[in-house]
Amino acid sequence: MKDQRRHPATLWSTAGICLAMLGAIAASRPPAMSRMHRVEIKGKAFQPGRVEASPGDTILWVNRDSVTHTVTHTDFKSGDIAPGGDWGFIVAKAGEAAYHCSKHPTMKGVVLAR
Ligand SMILES: [Cu+2]
Repeated sequence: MKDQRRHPATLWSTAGICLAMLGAIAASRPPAMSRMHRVEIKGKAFQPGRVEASPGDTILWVNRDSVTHTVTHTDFKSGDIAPGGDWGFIVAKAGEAAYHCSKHPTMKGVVLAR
C-alpha cells in the first residue's frame, strides 16, 4: 500500500476530495446504473472474450498470467499490463470494438457496447 506512511490528516483530506469527485460524477450521469465488467487474462486468453456493456460502464482487465499482456484497440490502449496488474477504461460510446494483445496477436477479445 502506497499510502501507509502518510499522515492521517493527509489521508482524510484525500478521501474527502475523492468523495466529492464521485458525487460530481454521479450527478452528471443519466439515471441508468453503470456497471463494472471484469475480464481476466489467463492462459494467454481474455476471459470472457466477449463483453456486452453500455456507454458509461467500466471494463477492467486483470492479468492473471505470468507474462505481460496488453489491451490494444485504435480507440484505447492499455500499454503493458504486468503479471498481477490491471487496467480499466470507461466505455465512451456504443459500438463494437475488437481488440487484441500487441504481444500475442492471437489473443483477441470484443467489447460490444449498446
Ligand atoms: Cu498477451
